[in-house]
Amino acid sequence: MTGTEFRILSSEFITSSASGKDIVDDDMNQIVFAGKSNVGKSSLINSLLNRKKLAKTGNTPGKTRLINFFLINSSFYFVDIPGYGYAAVSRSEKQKWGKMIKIYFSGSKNIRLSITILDIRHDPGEHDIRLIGMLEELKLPQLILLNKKDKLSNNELFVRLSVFSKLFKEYPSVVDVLPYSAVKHFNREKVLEYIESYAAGGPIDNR
Ligand SMILES: Nc1nc2c(ncn2[C@@H]2O[C@H](COP(=O)(O)OP(=O)(O)OP(=O)(O)O)[C@@H](O)[C@H]2O)c(=O)[nH]1
Ligand SMILES: [Mg+2]
Repeated sequence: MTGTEFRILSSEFITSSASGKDIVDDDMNQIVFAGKSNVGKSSLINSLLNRKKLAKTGNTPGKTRLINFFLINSSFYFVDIPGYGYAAVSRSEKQKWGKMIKIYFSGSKNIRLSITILDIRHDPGEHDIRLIGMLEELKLPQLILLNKKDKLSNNELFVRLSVFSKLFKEYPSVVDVLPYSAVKHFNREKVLEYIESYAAGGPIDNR
């Protein structure tokens, strides 16, 4: 970290995309939030921004259905991706989401970091592994956050962290694996440090 502390000065909703095509036609860097439905992507965005309701959250999985772009400090975007693996949607809807996510990740030149979110209580599922593998193939740096840490006791946390630390050793794209709590804002400062450095970064040479 540099001497001056990184601060969120402003955050505003800009637009949504249903197709996955890059609809923000500018050169600003993007920090993406991706993960299974209900894992807490939108809650995490609100926690980092110190906003209660900017990104819509809820108990009903599938709350976020479009790719949402939020402009931060007038200089880079947070991108909230709809959650995959929501059981109650039809197969064709799931395929549509999968396609949208793939189009977005492979077509957007300004993504600097994916904040890939898992539930700390559960081992990654098939969809999680597929996402993490796709980011690895695209050589996009990813920070894995193990959300809902507040649901575990210290003993349980110790066990879960040792499980996760082994899981991602073979992925060079994984820059760190950290527990998080969107409710308690646990590790907020540390995640903001990563965001500061990646949001200021230049293009990734991966194509
Ligand atoms: N205890 C606890 N609950 C959380 C945490 N983060 C999110 N939640 C809860 O989990 C539920 C889902 O949160 P969302 O932020 O809407 O999840 P999402 O990943 O954006 O879900 P989709 O938009 O459906 O993909 C809500 O009821 C949140 O209050 C956390 O760190 N701890
Ligand atoms: Mg959401």
